[in-house]
Amino acid sequence: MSGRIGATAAAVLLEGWIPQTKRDAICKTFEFSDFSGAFAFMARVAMKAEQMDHHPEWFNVYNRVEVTLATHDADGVTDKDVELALFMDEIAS
Ligand code: H2B
Repeated sequence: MSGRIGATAAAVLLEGWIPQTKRDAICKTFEFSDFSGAFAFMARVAMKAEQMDHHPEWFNVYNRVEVTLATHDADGVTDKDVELALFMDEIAS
């Protein structure tokens, strides 16, 4: 079981991630040079998500990927969301 830490604390730890207003979740928009860059990012995250059994909510238009992270089982942000957010930041940079 993951420990729920909440969006506010997670957003303090993470660069560029902000708490969502409607529920306990964190959000970030990633921008790439084109669709290939965005889709390559999503493919790498998809493999990590499967390994973790922890999946992002996301929305893609061309070079932009809007990501929301929350742990549905915990009804809020946990260490798993922080781990996935750090992975995304690392591979996007
Ligand atoms: N992803 C996210 N973001 N939160 C979850 O609670 C979650 C998940 N639960 N991926 C997993 C899958 C669960 O539904 C399966 C059955 O392990």
